[in-house]
Amino acid sequence: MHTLKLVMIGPTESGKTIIANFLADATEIPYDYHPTQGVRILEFEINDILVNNERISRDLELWDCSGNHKFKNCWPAIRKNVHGIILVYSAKMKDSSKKLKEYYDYFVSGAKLGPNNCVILFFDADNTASSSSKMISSSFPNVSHVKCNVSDGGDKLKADFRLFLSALITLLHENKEEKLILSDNILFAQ
Ligand SMILES: Nc1nc2c(ncn2[C@@H]2O[C@H](COP(=O)(O)OP(=O)(O)OP(=O)(O)O)[C@@H](O)[C@H]2O)c(=O)[nH]1
Ligand SMILES: [Mg+2]
Repeated sequence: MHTLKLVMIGPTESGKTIIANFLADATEIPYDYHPTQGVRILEFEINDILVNNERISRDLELWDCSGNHKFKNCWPAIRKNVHGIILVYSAKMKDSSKKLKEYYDYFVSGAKLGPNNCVILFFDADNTASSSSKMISSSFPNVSHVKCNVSDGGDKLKADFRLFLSALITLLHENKEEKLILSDNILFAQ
């Protein structure tokens, strides 16, 4: 079974590295902000994912990308063969909606993926349902939009991540079956 490639992208200092480390069980406490240089790839296995009533395991590559546009020349390599996109923003930041739109257009639409291949995670330190999160919900109505907090223990974040993986792998299986049916039909028609 091949490895699932997930790309995590969003503005700088929005929490991508802290979330990626947490999901890969590589959390360092206390955490100081160090801008990611280009991209880091975290490899780990995820078990017990429910797909079509079966529990499966998958190897994951989580690409924790820098939000800095100076690394934009890496974007084509980052997007290549991606299966899912995790967009991250911080509720206290302004202009998140505009920034996420650019990442969405490039990494989701540009990779010919759809809203179900994507999830939006956001960190809301002051617990204020900010205007940016309302704007993002209306700009991306078909994308799951999940509040997360690593410092709270993060059980909910891990559960939400597993739900996303389960839906994503189910979708990839369905797409594969559709392609097989289409290629069978083409062969049959010849
Ligand atoms: N998302 C999130 N951020 C937190 C949390 N607690 C603290 N932070 C702070 O949020 C900032 C996020 O830092 P990073 O995760 O390194 O930022 P990044 O998005 O990887 O930034 P770049 O690599 O520059 O693109 C840091 O200043 C953290 O200290 C938390 O529970 N969740
Ligand atoms: Mg980072």
